[in-house]
Parts: sequence; C-alpha cells; structure tokens
Amino acid sequence: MAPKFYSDDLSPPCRAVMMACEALKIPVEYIDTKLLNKEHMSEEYLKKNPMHTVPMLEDGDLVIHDSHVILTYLTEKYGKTEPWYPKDLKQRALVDQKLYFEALLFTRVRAITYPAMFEGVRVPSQKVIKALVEMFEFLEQFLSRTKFVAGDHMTIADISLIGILSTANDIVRVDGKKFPKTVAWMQEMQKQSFYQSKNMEGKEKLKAILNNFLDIIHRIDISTLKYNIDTGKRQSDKTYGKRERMTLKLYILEGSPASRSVLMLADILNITLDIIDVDYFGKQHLTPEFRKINPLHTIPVLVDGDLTLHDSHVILTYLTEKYGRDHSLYPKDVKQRALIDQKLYFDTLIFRRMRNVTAPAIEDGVRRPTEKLLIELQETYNFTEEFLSNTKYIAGESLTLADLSVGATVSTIDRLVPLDAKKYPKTHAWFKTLEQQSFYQKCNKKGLEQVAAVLKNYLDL
Ligand SMILES: N[C@@H](CCC(=O)N[C@@H](CS)C(=O)NCC(=O)O)C(=O)O
Repeated sequence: MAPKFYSDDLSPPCRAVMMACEALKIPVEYIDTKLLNKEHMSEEYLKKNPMHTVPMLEDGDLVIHDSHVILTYLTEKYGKTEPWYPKDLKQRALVDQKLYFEALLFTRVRAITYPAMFEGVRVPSQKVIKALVEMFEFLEQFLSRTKFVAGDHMTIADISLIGILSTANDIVRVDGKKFPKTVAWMQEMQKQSFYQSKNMEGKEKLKAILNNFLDIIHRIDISTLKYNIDTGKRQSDKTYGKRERMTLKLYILEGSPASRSVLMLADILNITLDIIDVDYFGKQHLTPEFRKINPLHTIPVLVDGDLTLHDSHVILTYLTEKYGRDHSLYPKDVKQRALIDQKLYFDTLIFRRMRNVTAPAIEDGVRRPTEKLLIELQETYNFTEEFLSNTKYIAGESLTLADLSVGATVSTIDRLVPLDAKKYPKTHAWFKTLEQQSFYQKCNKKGLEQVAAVLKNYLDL
C-alpha cells in the first residue's frame, strides 16, 4: 500500500515532497489537509503529529512529520538514492547540509508570512527582510562553487530549496544582478516538469493570499538595504588552530548546545578532534577567514580533509557513520533512522526558538523577551513530553543522536524557562538520565554553566 501523504500545496515543504514524488516516480496517496480550514489542528491529526505541521507521511505504523525526513525516507525506501540522495557518505553529508539550510530558510520566510497572516504585520521589519536576503547571499556563494546546491547533480536538496525559494522570491525578489547564479539555478529548476506540475499552482495561490496581507510584495528593493555580508571584523589577530594540523578539526563555541552535542558524541565515540574555540563575542565567526570556511558563519564546523561541514546535525550523522563502532546511536534501519532524523529536525526548531530569545538579548540589548517568545520556548516541553510518552529516549528505547542534540538544547532552554518536573515528568526523567551520563558531565556541563552565566547578564527573566 502506498504511504499516505498529508499535504496542502500552499505549503512550500509540502510542495517540495510533491515535486520529489513526481520527479522520482514515488507513489503516495495524497490526503488533502487544508491549513486554512484548520484540518491540521483536528484531534485525529494531532494524535499522529503533535507538532500539527504539514507535510506528514504515514507509512503503516511509521509517522513522519518533517519534509526533509519524508524526502530522505522515501528516496531510501523506493531505492531512488542515486543521484538524488547519494549513498556516498561525503556526498550525502553535503545534501543533508543543504536540507538543514532549507530548514533555516523556511524559518526566515515564516518570520515574514506568519506575522503578516496571523498578527496583521503588513510591513515586515528591515531585520527580517535582511535575514531573508542574507540567505540569498549564502545560496549565491554555494552556487558559485557548484551547479546545483549540493554538487554538480540535481538532488533532493535542490527540490527542497526551490519549494521555499520560489515563495521567498514572491516576497523579496531574488535580484538577478546581485544573485546571478541563484537566478540561473532557479530558472533551471523552473524548467523541470515536476516544478510546473507540482509547484506552480500552490505557489501562485499562496502568493495571491500573501498579497492580501503584505504591503511589500514585489516592492522590496534590496539595494536600499544597508545589509552587507562583510560587516564582520576585517582582520582577526587570532589564527585558527592551536596545534599542529590534524585530520579532523572542529570549530566550536562551547556555550552553544549545537557544539556541545558534537563534543558529547566525540566523547562517546572516542574520536580525537583538533578543537578550535571561536571567539563569538569578538565576532570571529564573522571574519572573512571564517566565512571562507563556512559562508553561513555558524558554529560548529567540522573539517575532515577536503570536506567541510556546517550544521551540528549533519556533523553528528557524518561522524557516527564514519567513526561509529556500532550503529546503536544512528541505526541503519530506514524507519528507525527516519525517527531519529525527525527529532534532529525538531532540534532545529527548538534551537531557533531559543535563539529568538538569546540573540536579541546579546546582540540588541533586549533584556525582556516577549510573552509570545517565552510561550513558544515553553512549548518545547509539550512536544518532548508527547515524544517521551511512548519511549524512554527521544527517538526510541535506546540512546541515539537525537538525545544528544535535543538534550543539549533542552539543557539550555531549561536555564531560560525552567523545566517543571510536575508538569513534564517524562521529560524531567529523561533529562535526569542524560545528566548522569559521563559524556554529559564531561562535555555539556561546563559549556552550559558558561552560557547560563552569560545569559544572566543579558536577560531579566
Ligand atoms: N520543518 C517542517 C516545517 C513544516 C511546517 O511548519 N509547515 C507549515 C505549513 S508551511 C505548517 O504546517 N503550519 C501549521 C502549524 O504549524 O500549525 C517541514 O519541513 O516539514
């Protein structure tokens, strides 16, 4: 029986999966789930997906709610991995990296569309527009290196990205003069028959809806923005690398949960890494040297020979695949893996909600976060409580990469919105189990205390 696919073509991530199913000839049974009719909020739907998002895939007893995981799961299940989701470890890591990039781009588009549709914000702030334009800038850099986003072949990462970028382009035009490679790539994607049949209609419908809510459609002239990718400190005194060059280099910010999750994994797998602390407050991640390593200027970054990976989730899966002795942390079984991947993408969501509180405090002096942001952060525990209602760990009965990733983030969220043991007993018990592990004691505790001390200076909670 074909898997059931719950979707609404207004949604860019739904359209991405629809395009991929068309391109790869993957059979799914479409179940129309109208967002505007709140069908994703029905009791029945919430039982399957507590996060109430579309798309959602139901394949027998397996339920996946995240477009990226649906894409990787379906390509694996139907044996369509080459060249769409290559089996080769390095190439696959590059595709995964761009899928996580889409997750970030999605949140930046959503930061414009949701306040417009649900809170009456007709004119987005310069800040959210700049954040979106910054993503075009990153894409341009990726596409200056390779023809498609993850190499010289089209992959599911291109399909994932064109879904959201086609909608982003209806809000803030991707200017061909400034972003020629990106526009050429968009044109290539637009030529594909799967784009015509599965993206166009939903994209146009969404554009018409957004037109009623946003005053800026097509009128944002990005040349008027003061945004400049090179605003970071020009030259840094600190040279990266403390010791002799080793094969595996890891650039970290120990206070950040993303870095701590990788440190915990390295401890479990006993991997020797050349650790390089990036001076975040000295803006070293914004220097041209660092941007050469990672145009996204995020930390952590792993350098393994000729491969450079940014995004903690991709680093976690790559290191486990390459250096894991057994497969318990990231099993080979396609269904089990999909459940872990789903929680890794969940981590990107809660990480972002955490940053929505911490970044304005540190960067713009916003000492008191809005009630809305705090409620969103608190919702993390509602989700984890649901996840943990049937399993001991976050993605099953044993410890996996998902626990390291979500655990590091939750430990930080706990310092912003304390975890109430009475209200969230399962989450509390899971967290206590993690805290007792030696990898947590060695690799999470110190960074957590550091960041908690810093945040105390910046936030009135
Ligand atoms: N990262 C998720 C994002 C899914 C998502 O947030 N979808 C939106 C529609 S574009 C949605 O379902 N919104 C309804 C809600 O969050 O209640 C994915 O790629 O599937």
